[in-house]
Order: sequence, then structure tokens, then C-alpha cells
Amino acid sequence: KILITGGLGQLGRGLASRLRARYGRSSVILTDILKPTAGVVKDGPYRFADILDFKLLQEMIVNERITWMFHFSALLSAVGEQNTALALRVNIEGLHNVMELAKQYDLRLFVPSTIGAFGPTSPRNPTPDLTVQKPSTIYGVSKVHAELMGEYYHRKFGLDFRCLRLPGVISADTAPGGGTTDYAVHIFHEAIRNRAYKCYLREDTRLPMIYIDDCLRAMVEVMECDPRLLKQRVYNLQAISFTPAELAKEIRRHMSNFQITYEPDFRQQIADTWPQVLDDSRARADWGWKHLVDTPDLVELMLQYLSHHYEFNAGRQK
Ligand code: VAH
Repeated sequence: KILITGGLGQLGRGLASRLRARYGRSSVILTDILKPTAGVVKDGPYRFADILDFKLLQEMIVNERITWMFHFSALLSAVGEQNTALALRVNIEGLHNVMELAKQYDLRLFVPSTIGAFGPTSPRNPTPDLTVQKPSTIYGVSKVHAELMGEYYHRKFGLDFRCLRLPGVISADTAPGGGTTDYAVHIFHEAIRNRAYKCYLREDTRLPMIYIDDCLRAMVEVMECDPRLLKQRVYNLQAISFTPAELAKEIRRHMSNFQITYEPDFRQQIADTWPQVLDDSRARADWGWKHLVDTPDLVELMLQYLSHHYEFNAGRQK
């Protein structure tokens, strides 16, 4: 049985639906501190769980006989900078709870890391798996901590810790939760609603990105793969990389009157310290990682999904 924390963020519902298709509806328990929508409840088991509450998590792991855990609860880069104290609690104390429980109950544990785990002194294009990691955000610091803790628990206690450094994730049916890469989702909503977008990053800011389907498949693949294939516990994951200007150009191929303007804010300073392209050759060699969705496909998928979505909602309001 599988437990997902932070399940109502950008990744949880999609992952749950993939895992439920493979292992059965009741084999996946989605948890979060939010009130679920009717749709979430209909999809399968959902429970309240605060990752700062060790006993509650412990009880759930025991009672539900959990064997795998995906730990998604975290404050992302932009919101983390606005609330360092809360980021410390959620991203570091929360992780300690999860890691300790995974060790005690012998769980296979997935924790996502991020391009944000690198910093201004890391090589940016390409960024290897093994290099300088001195991030400048609390989010990045907490993710380096998570990577190191996972590797330590693996060495010392044999914890089956698996971790991918994810690019910015682009999804149509769920919203990102306050990161620096969120523009690459917002731009599609604004393109459809207003034919215009004001971007908070400079036009030439190149960042690694990934379409949600590729991202979810990567997480399932790395969790399901034979442990003997994993030569390391933390892998870079690369799919595509683009700048806001390049993305806008691709959108204009479908919508010739789309306008983009630029007004960089504090997120620009964060993006300037992050990789432009990750070197993920080890993930590709060790467990066969391969992305399927390139930028043109992604733009088409996003525009198609969201135009139906907004048309449908407009239709319902009439
Ligand atoms: C953020 N989307 O922008 C997250 C992420 C790829 C970076 O971890 O904070």
C-alpha cells in the first residue's frame, strides 16, 4: 500500500491515478491538510495528515500497512522565501518525521528534489549529478538536506530512498504551488483567457522543464525499478529547456496574436542561480529514463486541454 503526502499539490492526484490504475484504487492513500473536493473523494481514499504530526503519520502507516511512500509536502522556492520559518518546519522537520518512519517501518521512500538544489556556483549548462550544491533559497537548502539525509539513511540503515531532481513541472489539470517555474503554467491560462501574459522572468531565462506525464512516469519507473539498477540514490532528470521568449514563440504558432511582456521580480534572482540544462545521462543509462514530450508537443497539449476546460466552464455559466 502506498501513502502520498502533500497529495493535493501539483503532483499528487495524477500520481495517485497512475498508481491506482496499476495497483488498485484502495492501494493508494492520498493525504494532505486541505479539504478535498468531491472529485478527490470520488477518485479514492483521502485522509487528513499533517507531516509535522509524527504520531498521526505513524498510526496511518501501521493501520494501513503502508509499504511505499511518496513525500510531496514542501514549500516551493518562491513561497519559501516569503516564509522561511514555515519552510524550515515543513521542508526539514517534516522530512525528518517521514525519514524516521520510513526507516522504522522499512518503507520504500520517494522524495522529489529539484533544480533548485543547485546554486550560483554550480555549473549551469549542463549541470552534472555530482557537483557543487550551494543553493541560495531555503527551499534549495532544504532539498540538499533531504538528498543528504536520504543517502545517509540508505548507507547507515539500508533505507530504500529514491530521489529525482525534477525540472519545473508543467501541468494543465493541477496548479503549481508557488515556485519560480510557475510562469510556464500561468502563461497558458493567460494565453487562452486574455491572449496576453506579463512574465515575471526575463525573456532569456532558460530553465529545465518537464511535462507532467513524463514526470509522473519517471517517478513510477524509478520506484518500480530493480534496486540493483540504481547506482546512486539521487538522479538528475532532464526533459526540455526553454526561455519565456522561446515558449511565447511556440504559443504564437497556434495563436498568432499572443502578446508577452516582461516585468522581472524577486523570482528572477532565484532563476538566475539555477541550472539551464541538467545532465541526466546517468538516469538514462542506469534505469532507462527517456522523456517523450518535447516543447512543441507540450504547447499543443496544454493549449488543447485548457481551451476545452475554459470553453466548458463558460458553457456551464450560461
Ligand atoms: C520551483 N517548481 O519553482 C519548483 C521547482 C523546478 C523548480 O522545484 O520552486
